[in-house]
Amino acid sequence: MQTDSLSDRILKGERRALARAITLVESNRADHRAQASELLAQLAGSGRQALRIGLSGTPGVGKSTFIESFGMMLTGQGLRVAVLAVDPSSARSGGSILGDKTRMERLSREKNAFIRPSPSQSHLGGVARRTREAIALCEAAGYDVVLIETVGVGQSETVVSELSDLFLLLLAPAGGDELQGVKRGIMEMADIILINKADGDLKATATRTCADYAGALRLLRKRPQDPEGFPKAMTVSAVEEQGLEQAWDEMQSLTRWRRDNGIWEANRAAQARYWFDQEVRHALLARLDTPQAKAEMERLNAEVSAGRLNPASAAEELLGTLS
Ligand SMILES: Nc1nc2c(ncn2[C@@H]2O[C@H](COP(=O)(O)OP(=O)(O)OP(=O)(O)O)[C@@H](O)[C@H]2O)c(=O)[nH]1
Ligand SMILES: [Mg+2]
Repeated sequence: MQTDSLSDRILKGERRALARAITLVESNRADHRAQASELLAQLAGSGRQALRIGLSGTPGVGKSTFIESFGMMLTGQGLRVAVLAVDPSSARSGGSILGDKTRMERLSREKNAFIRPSPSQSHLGGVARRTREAIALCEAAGYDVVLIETVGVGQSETVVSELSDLFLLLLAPAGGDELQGVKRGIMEMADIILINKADGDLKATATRTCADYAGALRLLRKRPQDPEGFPKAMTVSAVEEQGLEQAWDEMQSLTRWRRDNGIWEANRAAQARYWFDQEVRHALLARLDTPQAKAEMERLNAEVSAGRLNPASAAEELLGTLS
């Protein structure tokens, strides 16, 4: 594959070229990895930046419906929108990709939209790298907004929040006063909490739920990356397309404030350091995954269990054999 012409076509914003490039970064084949690196290096100088919006929420909360409505609103304003998904392997059956295609039917027909369903999965480390590279490709292709969706099952939110400029948490209206068991750590990542399905019979409940979360957010420790009034909770209806413009206004004003105050840049720099650190860790662990390393580990294990070698010396010896 000619990466030169592929990069030219991506820079021109060709969706088919972008799709092919993402397939390339998703591949585990060594020759594909090499081509992917070359391509990313060629595109690195494009200087284009998108607003990266992470979106998380439990199954059925309305993520796909929201992305469709929200994405349609953005393309209606002349913006180009890319949608990527991050899914830990265990969380879903293959069926929902099909479901997503039907749910994002309008958006998938928009010429200014690009939708990439999640690939078949391996470990989260691999998913994170592929998503990071897919984001870089979408930015080079000139997308204004990249939406990164994940189903809320713990670890994947961390990945998405470390890849995003803004993190949205989508919640459903809840009866009673329980806070839906949303983990504190996940609430702390959110810049905006959107209570979806604020329509019909659910509207009053949604309004109450929103007030509950607004209260809960006020109790969290103030974060340096927020202006007055953030993080905030709002109601939306993805189906009736209500509240989407207000939500977009809030996202833009938060983004503007962060840009003006140097927080946007600092955040991206911190994310780059975070991913560097993660890559180093993964690469080191991968070195333990070879037959030689495993055999050495087994041998040293026997020494340690017999008490002939202490664990720290054994570890040092093992690490000494890796290079
Ligand atoms: N009343 C109402 N229903 C909604 C709204 N948004 C989504 N739904 C419904 O909720 C159900 C789930 O919506 P999806 O968009 O598929 O939810 P999801 O979060 O993408 O679900 P997964 O992909 O399974 O994680 C569908 O039946 C939608 O029609 C809304 O704003 N109001
Ligand atoms: Mg969905």
